[in-house]
Amino acid sequence: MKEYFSNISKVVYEGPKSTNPYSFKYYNPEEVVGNKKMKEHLRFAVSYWHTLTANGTDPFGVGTMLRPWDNVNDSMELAKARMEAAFELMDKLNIDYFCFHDRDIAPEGNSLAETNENLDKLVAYCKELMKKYDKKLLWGTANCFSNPRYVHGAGTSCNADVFAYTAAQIKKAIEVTKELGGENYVFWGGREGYETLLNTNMELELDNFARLLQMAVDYAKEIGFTGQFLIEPKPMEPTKHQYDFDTATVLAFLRKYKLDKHFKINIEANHATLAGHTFQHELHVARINNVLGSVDANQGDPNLGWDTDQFPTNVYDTTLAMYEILKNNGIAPGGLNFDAKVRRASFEPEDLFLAYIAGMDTFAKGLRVAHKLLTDGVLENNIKEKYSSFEGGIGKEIVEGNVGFKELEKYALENSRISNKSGRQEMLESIVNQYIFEDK
Ligand code: XUL
Ligand code: CO
Repeated sequence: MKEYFSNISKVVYEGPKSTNPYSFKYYNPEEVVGNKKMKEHLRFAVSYWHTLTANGTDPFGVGTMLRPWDNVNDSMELAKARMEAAFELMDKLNIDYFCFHDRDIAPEGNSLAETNENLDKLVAYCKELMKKYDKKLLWGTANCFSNPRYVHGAGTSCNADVFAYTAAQIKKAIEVTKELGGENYVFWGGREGYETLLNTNMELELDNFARLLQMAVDYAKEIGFTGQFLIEPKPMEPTKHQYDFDTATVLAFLRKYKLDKHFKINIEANHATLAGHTFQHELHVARINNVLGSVDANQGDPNLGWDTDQFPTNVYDTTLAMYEILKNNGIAPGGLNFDAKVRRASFEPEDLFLAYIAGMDTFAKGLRVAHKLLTDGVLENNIKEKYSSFEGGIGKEIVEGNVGFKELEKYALENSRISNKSGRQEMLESIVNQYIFEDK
């Protein structure tokens, strides 16, 4: 088999003092943090689309990426070459998992039947390579947004023929995910949203979307697919208003249609910030509702209003993200999928490695700091103290449901002096900084 990244050897941990850009400074896969190894905490995954198929096109120019497999012309041969490169990259980066859309790994044919045949051939090859390299599928998904047939959406299209095609495509994608032992299956509502209510029947679109998800649940049960179903919220882009706006919106939708016990949430950092939330906020909302399923680990740019899908390099954000994940007792069977792409000007093959190393080190550092913050109880103790009025006295009566308006009015009339305490935000921010700076 051809070697595609012949000038790069296996990336290993060399510690924070290393000046070798092709080494891990913080990610030490076998190192135990708390109750498990770093690699078990982090469960990193390669995103097939950004890493193997993206060519750097933007609205102002053509692709720039130099990829060692680009000289292959036949679309099936190209797909094979990409797949070989994918496994070489995972092997050299020591990443155990990958994620893909059906159309990332195999080209569309002239009919759905031909497309499915193409997919079957690449899935068979993928299975072989997974065995050879000992790699696993974190999640599969269907690309129901790129092809022009999805111009009005997929499960929310106004065209029933498109709805039927979507169902057929997702059916096949779930089968393929099962075939490859996928631990999860993701629904990201690519074009499930609207541009203007002047031409949109929102109620029917949402009812239909729920019908599609129910069909997926029923089919998974029928074929014995036991992976976790995940919904990935995003507030905008490509449509002006995406129906899966954020975790809270998705939860309300799932509960309305009685689908909530079948789905968890795949939180993407850059989608959280587009929704006006922090990454931590979305993880936290999912966690306290027991639906934190998996993470698309990337970051946006605070100065840009779109989904820039950058590799995560902000330690503050990864610390607080890992804090939520640790409080969730881990993320498995989900993981941290780098839904991230190198910048258009980072067009050399080596940049892929440098970008993954940056992301993995940033999360590894975040994990260590978060673990320390939690074991020392600094934030937890402060929060406990802040809400201590609910542990005794009238607070306890409120929490236990023993009092109503009348009892509380009587209490308030008799208790004329209320004294509050400082929230100490700046002190806590300073402590988090101290933990980040001190951790070696
Ligand atoms: C798009 C996005 C997708 C999903 C999978 O913003 O995040 O790549 O993760 O369809
Ligand atoms: Co994503």
